[in-house]
Amino acid sequence: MRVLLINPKFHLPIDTRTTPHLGLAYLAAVSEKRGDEVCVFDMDVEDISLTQKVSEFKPHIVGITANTPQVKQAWLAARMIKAVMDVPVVIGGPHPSAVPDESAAKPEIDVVARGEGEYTWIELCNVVDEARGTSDLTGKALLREADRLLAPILGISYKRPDGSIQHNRARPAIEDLDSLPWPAYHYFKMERYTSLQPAIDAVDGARSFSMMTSRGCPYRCTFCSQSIMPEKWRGRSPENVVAEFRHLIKDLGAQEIGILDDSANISRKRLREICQLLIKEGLTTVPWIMINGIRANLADMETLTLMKKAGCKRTAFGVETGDEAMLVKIDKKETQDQIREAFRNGKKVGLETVGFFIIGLPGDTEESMEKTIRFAIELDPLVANFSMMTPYPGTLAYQEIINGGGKILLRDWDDYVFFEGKARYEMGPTTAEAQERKWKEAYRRFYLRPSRIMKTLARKETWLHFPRTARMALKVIFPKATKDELKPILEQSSAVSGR
Ligand code: B12
Repeated sequence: MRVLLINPKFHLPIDTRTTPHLGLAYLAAVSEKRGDEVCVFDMDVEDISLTQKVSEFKPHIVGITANTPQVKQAWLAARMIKAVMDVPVVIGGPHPSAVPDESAAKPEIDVVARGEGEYTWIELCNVVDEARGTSDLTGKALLREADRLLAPILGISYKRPDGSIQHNRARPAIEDLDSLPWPAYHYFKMERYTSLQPAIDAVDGARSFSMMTSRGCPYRCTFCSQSIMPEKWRGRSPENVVAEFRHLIKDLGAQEIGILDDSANISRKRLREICQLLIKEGLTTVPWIMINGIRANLADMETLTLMKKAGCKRTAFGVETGDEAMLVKIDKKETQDQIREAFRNGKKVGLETVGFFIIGLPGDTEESMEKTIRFAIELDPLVANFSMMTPYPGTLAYQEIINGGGKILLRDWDDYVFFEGKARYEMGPTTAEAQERKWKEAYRRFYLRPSRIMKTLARKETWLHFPRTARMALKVIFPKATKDELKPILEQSSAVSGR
């Protein structure tokens, strides 16, 4: 069967870099294992139109991924496909999982897959394949027969023949992550991607791969969108993780590996075993980065030392706020002292550190936002990332804002990105004006300190990645700029750098 997997178009407002979509790489791998002919179409890097691809490839089933700011592009892609042929179209990913009714109601979408997708996708493929018979199964035919064909599949939503929307029961979390095949990167045009975060000697266009060594997170921070990975934390075995490291390095020529786990150090024992195995097998020369952050309260000296020895270059920590009371309010379950110690230890063992901060958490005041900026300066990570609080659907923060009489200022899903200096909501003392002013101040005060400027100029990466550095500098110097305002500057900088 021919399977088409699509990543809809989406550009980050400032930095245009992109990496292969790990979720689609997993779906491609399970489809390959099923024996399907697979095509991944990443609209961020393709140079032919989707219509042309669909006409040529003639898929039997299409899967489209979507996070919130991508979802309108995902629906558009589905409409383009349906204009060519009525192939069954399935949408999945963080946004449709959080708000399934909305996508299921769209005429161009046949099925919504909620949560982790590998087994759901395979069952859908099996159903479509078996029902194909002599002529290909159309989306309409699939929905006509929904009560028979789709009812047994866990974790999906779809339109029933009477027009109502059916939500099948949720699919339990995948217990044995070692049973999954590794992401199938050979379906991606790897040369068209750039690195997720520049490691010290990986230049733009580096062969940068992502990996998930564990899934899920037992913590429930109020701002975090958790529609995909359930509360239950599951870790792959150290042997399985290290075998994938070896595959990425030896077979695929990885120059950098980004670990995307929500919380890779929930089991410190497992993380240390991974590090020990990497050291034992001599797989420590390719830098790896904890992209998404590890828990500060579980980042002890012993673990960090081993991580460094095993080739870890950089780790992020989600700090979020510099106000102790806000830290409790967002249910982070960490203290400021634990965060301080994590940064101190990380630096001591020679790891580059990244701090994620949020400006405008529900309940944030002028004073608490000021504390966040001061805390960032005190911690002084190599990179400080200040996000505008963006209330994603399905989060506790979103509920808090709605219940608290707050006003959502976003126009549509396209705006659900948090690196633009625009307030996404306001509530009580957390006014839009204060959020935007403090966000601007945060970047300026953190990066335009003389000591920080000297440090930046002294780093060889500043010069190695000059176009990227210039784009980041623009963000600091013109922090108010929005996507539209920056468009001409970005286009010029892309033309200069050839990207
Ligand atoms: C790495 C990452 C990024 C990378 C993306 C790199 C890339 N090319 O994919 C970068 C740094 C660029 C990024 C940016 C953003 N991200 Co991000 N990111 C992540 C992170 C940490 C890991 C994603 C991942 O690979 N997961 C592992 C794979 C296996 O899971 P998956 O992709 O979700 O796919 C599985 C299921 O969703 C499902 N599935 C997905 N698609 C489909 C399709 C079909 C047909 C089916 C059947 C199933 C299915 O099956 C897959 C396999 O199980 C997640 C957190 C997380 N734990 O997932 C946040 C996360 C996805 N990001 C998030 C956000 C908010 C963003 C930004 C909007 C932030 C911003 N800048 O404003 C941008 C959007 C960028 C964009 N291009 O769209 C949110 C999404 C919330 C939402 N409602 O949309 C998440 C969930 C973080 C969070 N907890 O809040 N991100």
